[in-house]
Amino acid sequence: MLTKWRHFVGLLPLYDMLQSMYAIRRTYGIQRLQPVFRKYCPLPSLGRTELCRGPHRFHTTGTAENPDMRRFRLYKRVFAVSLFTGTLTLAWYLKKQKGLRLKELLENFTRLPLDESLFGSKVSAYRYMGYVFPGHIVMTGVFNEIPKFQFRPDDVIVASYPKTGTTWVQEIVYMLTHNFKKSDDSSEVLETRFPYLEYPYPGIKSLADRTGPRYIKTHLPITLLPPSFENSKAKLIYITRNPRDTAVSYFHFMQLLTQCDYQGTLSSFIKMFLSDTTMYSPFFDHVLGYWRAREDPKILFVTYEELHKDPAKIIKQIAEFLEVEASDDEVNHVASCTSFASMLTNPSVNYEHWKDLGFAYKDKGRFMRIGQVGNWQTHLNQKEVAAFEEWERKNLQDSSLKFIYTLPSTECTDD
Ligand code: PAP
Repeated sequence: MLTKWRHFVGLLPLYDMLQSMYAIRRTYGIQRLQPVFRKYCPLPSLGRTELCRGPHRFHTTGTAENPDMRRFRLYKRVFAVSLFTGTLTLAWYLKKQKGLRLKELLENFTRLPLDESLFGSKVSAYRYMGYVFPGHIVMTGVFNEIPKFQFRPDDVIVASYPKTGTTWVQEIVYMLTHNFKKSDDSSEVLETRFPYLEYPYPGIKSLADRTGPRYIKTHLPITLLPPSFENSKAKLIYITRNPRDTAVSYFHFMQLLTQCDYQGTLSSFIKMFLSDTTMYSPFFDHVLGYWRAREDPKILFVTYEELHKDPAKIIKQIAEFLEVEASDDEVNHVASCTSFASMLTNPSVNYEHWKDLGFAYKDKGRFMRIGQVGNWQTHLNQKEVAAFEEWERKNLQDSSLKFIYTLPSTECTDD
């Protein structure tokens, strides 16, 4: 609709151009333009005497005006006024429609007051059903589509709070379900093979239309999953990570993305994270929602730290959950192909192509940043660690979930 409106406004210069052409014709008697004028700008026939030189629009010959000419001028004015009024009315109507659509779309959303000085580009966030979502996702209207999405028995979903190891599990699942074949630069990129449910690209509708088994990534909390999940036979793997490493990874990611262009310090980001205002927060509601549902046979709950500690063990667990028969050799092969070092250099999973597409800055790090457990130790100061401890204690006091913050073998190298 908006595009059509733009096209309509685009007629104004066309009208202006026709007028100018007419003026040129009057001034210089260019006969070649006559067929065009006859069609688009009907003009009473002018005698040679009425052709004159000089500035076009306001030029008068000084002779008494021909009645045909006067009529023509009148038509021209009526046309110009109608065009102008029509354009204004259309613009007003479209604006009103857009306002109504937005009002309807955002009925249950609350815009969050983000500190705009922290972002280099325009970022907006909305709270919906207790969770924070990016404006560019909300505005697509995807939250009206999610409830209609139908899961199928052969769907595999990888769900997570951002930056907790989603990509890692996605690639493990993909290898396990595709004959243990390692993806390489001839493979499609991960976001095409394993689309992101709520993201505008490729979009929930195109995902719904896909045939065959679907591999779906989502950052939606369990309470906002399409309701069809409940009674489907689709399988969902949820991965989580300790909140300190998650927050540090998230901070770097926000700096990397051109769409966010985060300009603030790590400390400001940590404040946002701990106050549950980063996208897809609250972190603990997200994690604990899936943690409580872990007994559901359709759900497998894994952690980044366990996957780090013993990749083969967790990969085997994932294979069993997906009912994929995998020998020890095959499991070890998957573990080696999905190690951080291997994925870092694999263009089909390392998201380096985002840099060429303009989604990520070329000089602000990389998606596959460091891939460690305990990297928070080199980034957070004592005060921040204390704030995390207090926050974690408060949120986990009634839960049996325990996070792993360091691994004995973890070498905390800086990035
Ligand atoms: P997303 O939410 O944008 O999909 P996600 O894949 O969940 O991101 O998390 C990215 C983190 O997982 C990165 O962590 P870092 O910033 O601390 O380095 C990324 O490096 C890490 N990661 C991805 N693949 C692996 C892997 N194979 N081994 C270890 N860590 C990995």
